Amino acid sequence: MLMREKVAFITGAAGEVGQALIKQLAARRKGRILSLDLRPLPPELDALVTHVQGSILDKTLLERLVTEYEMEEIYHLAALLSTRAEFSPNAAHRVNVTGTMTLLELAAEQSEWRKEPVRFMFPSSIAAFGLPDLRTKLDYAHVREWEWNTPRTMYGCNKLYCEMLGQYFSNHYRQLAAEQPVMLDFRSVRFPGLISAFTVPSGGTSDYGPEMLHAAAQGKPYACFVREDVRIPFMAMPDAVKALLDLAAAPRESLRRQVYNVTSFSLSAAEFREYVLRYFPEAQITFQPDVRRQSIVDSWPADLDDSAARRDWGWKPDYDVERAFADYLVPNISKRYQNAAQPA
Ligand code: AKB
Repeated sequence: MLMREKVAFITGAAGEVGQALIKQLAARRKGRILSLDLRPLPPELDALVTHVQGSILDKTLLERLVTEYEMEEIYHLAALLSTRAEFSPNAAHRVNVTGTMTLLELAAEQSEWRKEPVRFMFPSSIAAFGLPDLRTKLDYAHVREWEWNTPRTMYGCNKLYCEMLGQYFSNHYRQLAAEQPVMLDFRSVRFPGLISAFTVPSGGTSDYGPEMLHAAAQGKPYACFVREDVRIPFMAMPDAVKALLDLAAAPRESLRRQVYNVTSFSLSAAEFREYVLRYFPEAQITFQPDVRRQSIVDSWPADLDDSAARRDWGWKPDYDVERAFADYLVPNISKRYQNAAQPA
């Protein structure tokens, strides 16, 4: 019998989370990692995975991949982020919803075929929340998973709906069929704004944090597009990858939910600037709020309650704000731009 090779499959692999995940997953996993993205991977990651350049919307491509590979676990990271999605809601819906639905169907079919659930990891976001006004944002500082599920953005609506689709596919798929199929195992984390030392975000609305820092390290002035007082939660990229991998590794019986808040530290834009200035005292950071992007950030929670993740699968970030800046962000970002400035 023709056997297919077992793989972990990562979509959106060339994005910020994807690049960081590849390094960690390759260090842990013995078998092959298959990755997919519209873009090529940076050369240093190429050796760690089998990369396919293509779209998650290309069903023929996906069908071809399942003839060759048995996907044991899927990390479905491909998405258009919140700001970009507002400019092209239709494209966002196609990528964020139709793309996820296509992959969920593929995983459902594969679970039946294997007679074993495919683990489906889905990064969701603080954008799945939508607080109606600043007063409410102040009153509900630590938002729990089931509160304020009234997103204001296309991206937030897409994420919230896909969380529900994932739970449908893993609990109720084909519920009227005579025989219960083997269903996929859907797990999701709601991330705060993520900050990487190695990549710069694009198309998000929490991007002002990382943009401030990367601009300062390059000696470039930066005009922050939100007000000084606005507060949202953040997380350093290594913790985001750890959250995905730890949740993936948790015994299913210990999980009382399928979608978990995770967070690390919460900062106002002014406090973020203070941290940047501590390490880059020459940084020129001003505030020029963009009313429309500001109102998106105003609708996101100031902080998250991640006690369910802590209780069920031992979630605990490695990087609080001090350690994130001192040990991860500043040294790596400084090195990155120093190296870039060296003549070849
Ligand atoms: C965005 O700003 O769209 C993302 C997110 C908060 O999910 N970084």
